[in-house]
Amino acid sequence: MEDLQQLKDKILNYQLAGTKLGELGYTRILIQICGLAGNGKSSLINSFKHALYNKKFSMPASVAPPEHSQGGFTTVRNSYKLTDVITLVDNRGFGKSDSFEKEELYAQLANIQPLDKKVVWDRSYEERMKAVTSTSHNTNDLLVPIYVHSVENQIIEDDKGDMKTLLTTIHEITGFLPVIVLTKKLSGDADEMRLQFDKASAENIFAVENYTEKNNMKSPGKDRSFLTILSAVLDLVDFAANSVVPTLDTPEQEHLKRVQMLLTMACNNEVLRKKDKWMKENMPAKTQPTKEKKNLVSKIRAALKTHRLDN
Ligand SMILES: Nc1nc2c(ncn2[C@@H]2O[C@H](COP(=O)(O)OP(=O)(O)O)[C@@H](O)[C@H]2O)c(=O)[nH]1
Ligand SMILES: [Mg+2]
Repeated sequence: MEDLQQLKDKILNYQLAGTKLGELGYTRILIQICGLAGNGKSSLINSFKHALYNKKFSMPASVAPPEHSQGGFTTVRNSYKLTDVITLVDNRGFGKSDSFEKEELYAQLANIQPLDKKVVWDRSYEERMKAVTSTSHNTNDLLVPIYVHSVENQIIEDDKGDMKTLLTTIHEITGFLPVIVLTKKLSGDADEMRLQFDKASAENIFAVENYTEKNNMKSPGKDRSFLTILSAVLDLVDFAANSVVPTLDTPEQEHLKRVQMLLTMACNNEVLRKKDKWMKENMPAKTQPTKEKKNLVSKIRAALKTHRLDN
């Protein structure tokens, strides 16, 4: 049990002040929790709180399906203070993502969107440009990402390359390779899933069974699993704070880099979308032959046959 108390002390007493990152201007660690909708992000936040504090189980992060509206969609990035230095962010989960949804995820991870406010995102390039360029640097947050994925959620072969790109892009945006949390570990093959993320270049991979409304009986093993994840996040911060060659600039400079990255991404995606649209409109894909075509072909074949017999 001693190790549990040590882990708790490390998390509760963690400070940025007095470190290199503190000197650069960082005052808060924003643990950016992201992943597909329904994979256990909100439950993970509740589990972190339950493991760290000796309180009755509660669900500050509501475990509910994400909101959808027609046209644009509502985004709320709810934040939950864990300690004076660490805040957890429940980013809006994405569905089977198209390029607009990916951009939206990256904008959340880049901390471009405000915390705890409803934002309606219009799915248009112009609105995205406006949203990205109108945000001024407003925080001194260090962004450390956690990617949540349920072991129930098989990654099909075609999506494996996408997963690697996703993790690399999150790394580029935040400066940290995301910590992977595999949830619902008792509902599937966690070892197999771990291997898949390992192949996608992930380094810190943890499998957990979240504390949920139905199943929140505290146990040392479960507490340890959540505290170990938080400790790994802080090790990443330590690495950035102690590295001889600085991995991060000041919060202002990092913000500017992220804005530039998002604009480039939005622009490239818009070009691809326009190209796709043009191809669809001007170069109809090879389709199955129509009934008329099929009839014509059989008539020609029959005519040729007759012609051959005639001769
Ligand atoms: N058995 C089990 N259920 C979980 C686990 N994590 C989340 N859930 C359930 O999965 C559903 C979606 O979880 P939620 O946290 O809302 O996912 P989010 O959309 O990513 O925030 C809820 O019904 C949770 O109770 C887990 O580790 N094990
Ligand atoms: Mg949620």
